[in-house]
Amino acid sequence: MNSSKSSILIIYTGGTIGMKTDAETGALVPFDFSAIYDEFPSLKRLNVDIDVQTMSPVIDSSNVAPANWLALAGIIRDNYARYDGFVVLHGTDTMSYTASALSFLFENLAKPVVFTGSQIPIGVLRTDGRENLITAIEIAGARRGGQPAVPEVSLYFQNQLFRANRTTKRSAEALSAFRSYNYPPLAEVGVNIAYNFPAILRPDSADSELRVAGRLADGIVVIKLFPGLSEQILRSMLSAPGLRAVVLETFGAGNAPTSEWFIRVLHEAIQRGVIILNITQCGGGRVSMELYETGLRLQKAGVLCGYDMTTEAAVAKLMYVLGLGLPDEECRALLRRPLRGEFTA
Ligand code: ASN
Repeated sequence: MNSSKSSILIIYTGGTIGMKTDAETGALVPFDFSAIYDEFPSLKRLNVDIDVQTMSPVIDSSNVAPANWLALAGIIRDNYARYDGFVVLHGTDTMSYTASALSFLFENLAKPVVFTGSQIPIGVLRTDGRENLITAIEIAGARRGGQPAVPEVSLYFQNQLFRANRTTKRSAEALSAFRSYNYPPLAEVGVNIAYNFPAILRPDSADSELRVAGRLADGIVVIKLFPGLSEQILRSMLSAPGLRAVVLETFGAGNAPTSEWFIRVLHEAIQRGVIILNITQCGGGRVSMELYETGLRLQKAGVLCGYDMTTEAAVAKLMYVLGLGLPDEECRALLRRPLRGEFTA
């Protein structure tokens, strides 16, 4: 490979981006990314060398499971020394979950891992996939002062680059399918790519080695509060065998009913060792449990504050932290602080 060029590994996992129309039948069939230069000769004009690895089988991202996250992390770990950056092509439906999970699995990441996909198949004339792909490659290969410009797990979609663990899929229809409600974009793409360097994570020390976690815990559930949730149902959910942690999507700034039974059921679960993490069901904004009596009561019951974390990041962080096999208090300490820029306290 030409050493002045960045070398990029594209990992294709599936999703809409990988579809093109068969010239004979008109049906959507998988696109062969290994022939990427034949399909997009203009890629040769980017200052990058590209290799492609296709995961087997390629899947719609609704079928993604934590085992796929570990496999994907393993591919990046095994190829980490050989490439300057990675582009992961993924279905949009669960992209924020996968990308959040990878952000936690990698400790001391010093190279770009850019997720992207599309809402319209890449082989359809009006696709959004072509621009998403080409710009994601450019970002993965970008350098600043000889170092990777964006050395973190990010998500590029429709002219915006986000910290992956701050994103959420906000539209099943719009081409700007993702939002990062609580953290500014890492880059805005117009005629030029305008990086927001102060917002981009830097590795703690350039020579600390990449560490990739090998386990994700199960036993996690998301419970979204709504007026009318009954004691019986909540109690049975919190008594489910194997339950280890709950992402509790509360109202507004972290509020929940103050009824005696509600607080008691949560408190009993916490006493049995279940971790309860409070995040808001609002798209934007944060939990601040000291603001109202309703939040304060949760705090007193032992509920942890999730600040402005997304559901996707909260689920992935719990799987990662509980998967480390640490004592309970150490897990709680890791949940109280941001590990990969996933919340602002
Ligand atoms: N169902 C597809 C997926 O997530 C949606 C997409 O990629 N636009 O795999």
